Amino acid sequence: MDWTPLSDAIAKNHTFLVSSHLSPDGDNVGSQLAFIWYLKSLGKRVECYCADPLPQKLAFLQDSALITQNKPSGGFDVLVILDCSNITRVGWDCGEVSIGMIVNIDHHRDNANFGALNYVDASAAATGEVIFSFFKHCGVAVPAHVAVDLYTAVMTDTGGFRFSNTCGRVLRICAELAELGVDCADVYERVFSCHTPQALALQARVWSTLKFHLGGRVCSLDMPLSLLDEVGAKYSDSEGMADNTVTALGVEVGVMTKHSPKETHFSLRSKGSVDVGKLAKSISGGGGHSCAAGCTIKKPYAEAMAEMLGILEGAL
Ligand SMILES: [Mn+2]
Repeated sequence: MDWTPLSDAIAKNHTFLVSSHLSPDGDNVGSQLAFIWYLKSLGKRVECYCADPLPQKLAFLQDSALITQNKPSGGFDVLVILDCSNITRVGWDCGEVSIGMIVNIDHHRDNANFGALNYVDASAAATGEVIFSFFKHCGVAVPAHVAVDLYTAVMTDTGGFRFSNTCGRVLRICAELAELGVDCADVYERVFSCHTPQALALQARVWSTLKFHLGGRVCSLDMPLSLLDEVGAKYSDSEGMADNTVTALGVEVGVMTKHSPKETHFSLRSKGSVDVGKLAKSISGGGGHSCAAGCTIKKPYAEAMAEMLGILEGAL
């Protein structure tokens, strides 16, 4: 990757707006905080706008309050968009803010290359990994709290080093970050062992919808959105549950649905034989990685699920 245009753009410009996708996750937040820190360390004026609030479990990251839901008003030399395969994923209209250029840093292979500069490494496990490569190229001395940001990014996008994107390179990067001062057990506990009682109640109800389909090769969980109010849980409490759908023996594709009376959102997981990213993309508004993707079918649950099972039957 040729980092010179990025280094030049940073050197030449003074005001930066950093943003990332809706429903912030660990890679989103860790990447934004690391990049904000870097720009500030160079004396740049930096603002950060994320359309959705951070999940509480990521508030432990140092300077997490810098990521605000205050829509910026003034103009910026550079808009840095992190971890977004397309510009609409930021969830706000970038055209409303005067921007000199857009820098796009990501690891989604379906990235639309919407920036003036595009740093998209589909082989990276997380956007945090791409940023760490840039920091290493620049010889940046990464302080411990920024190492925690980047470690959190990689740890969450690998599902705690369980997904197929976990490899020697990723573990070596994390070893480097750990040696910079990350308390790995502490980060794991804060991110993965932080359920509220309401979140566990939600999980119990969602688990009770467990079904197997297509001869046991597909497993599904279902969450009617009305369940959130019933148990007093938040939407973000359902995060990560989709990963449970591929934990059973014999299952090749996992499906977690979240539905309103009118539409059904699918989180798809694969053990590798089916590329759910391609499959999701073939359904309008969908996309993602080969082993984890999402899409929405604008139909009620029963109808949408029947359609999805038909699609999966063809793919398996
Ligand atoms: Mn990511």
